[in-house]
Amino acid sequence: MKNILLELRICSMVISSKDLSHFSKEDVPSAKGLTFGIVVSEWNSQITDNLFKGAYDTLIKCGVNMSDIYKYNVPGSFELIFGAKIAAKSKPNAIICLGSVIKGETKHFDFICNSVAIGIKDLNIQLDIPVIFGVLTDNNMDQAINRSGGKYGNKGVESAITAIKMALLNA
Ligand code: DLZ
Repeated sequence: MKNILLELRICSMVISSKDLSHFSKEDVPSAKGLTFGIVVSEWNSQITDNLFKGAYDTLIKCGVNMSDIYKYNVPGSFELIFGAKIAAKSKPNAIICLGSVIKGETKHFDFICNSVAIGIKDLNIQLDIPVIFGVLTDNNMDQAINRSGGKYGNKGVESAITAIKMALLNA
């Protein structure tokens, strides 16, 4: 019965709001007592700092204790995968990976984006912990700014809500 009610609450939230950046606290189930690892890439830190702030503030707003959120810094988005493996050692209820990859003149962008997406997908298969893909993959800095607290919301906020929903589904 508890699971059915939880599913109903999650489903109604998904239907009523596709843009998870603008959520109402009442629509998100309480995440009190859950633990989270947040892995943050330092590359494009002016963007990833805002992603982290969005994710952290959202978890707190949804009832998570400050002491139940663990932050891990990694040099670049490529390292998010190994960072998530380190975060998994503490057995949190969910892991959020935050990064910002911005297209340059070479193919590096494609290699990093593909590797991180596949790496995080693989972790979701291997681990019994949901690992959330909170990585912006933009053509330029403006697009990244718009999605990290700008006019198109904040992917950090969306990642935190996704993490809560997956953690509760797995509890
Ligand atoms: C090397 C590199 C480049 C060119 N661009 C980005 C980027 O836009 N975003 C990002 O998160 N990381 C970038 N990196 C660093 C790689 O993710 C990685 O840290 C290095 O290739 C070392 O493994």
